[in-house]
Amino acid sequence: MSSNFLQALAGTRLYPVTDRYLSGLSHAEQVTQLIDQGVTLVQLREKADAPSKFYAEARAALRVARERGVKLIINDRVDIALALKADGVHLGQEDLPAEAARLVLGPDVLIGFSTHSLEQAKLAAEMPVDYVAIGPIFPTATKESANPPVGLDGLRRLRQVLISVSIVAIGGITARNIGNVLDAGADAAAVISDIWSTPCDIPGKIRDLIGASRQNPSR
Ligand code: TZP
Ligand code: MG
Repeated sequence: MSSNFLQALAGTRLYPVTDRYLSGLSHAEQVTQLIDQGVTLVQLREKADAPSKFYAEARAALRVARERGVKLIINDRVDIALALKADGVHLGQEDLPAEAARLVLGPDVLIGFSTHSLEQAKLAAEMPVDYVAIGPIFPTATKESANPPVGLDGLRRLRQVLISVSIVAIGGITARNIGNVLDAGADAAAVISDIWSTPCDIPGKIRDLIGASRQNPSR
């Protein structure tokens, strides 16, 4: 079941994802800002840097997270997650299959899997994963994608089918709509641009998202 993931969230429902380009900050600096506001689980996402640079940045971020009891998930790179003994890996449709990542990383490491439709999400629920991510829920400029938004109705329908699987919603989520996303059945909301695209008020943005998510206690 999905309890490892829910434990990592520790009652919070915001699952922030780093973005060096939008924030202008290193991954470690972003993790520090997030932890300062009470986040318990962070995904490090790096689409531009070479693996050697991402490895070094992730190592520094993991040092910060470990000191403060927070868990880190590495986007895409099973090798980096393994080398750093990170808490988990987040895989996309074209990354290493979840079965292979599970073989490499073992039973205790969190594995999340990105999906973009109800059909993909139902397939993912049969894989050895700790959570199924679905998105975009709303239109977003962060990820170039041909996939149409799933919408709140799509999320609700998915929740009805995946009763005991952790669902992470992603794409276009802000402090204004996170309550609706959690109401629709997501266990957590993954957020990028609403946190990082206003570099002068990152702490305020994180606080707003956490505040809005607290209106919806976890299942
Ligand atoms: N996968 C589906 S939408 C998306 C990803 C990585 C981007 C989400 O970013 P934002 O800025 O929170 O909409
Ligand atoms: Mg990926």
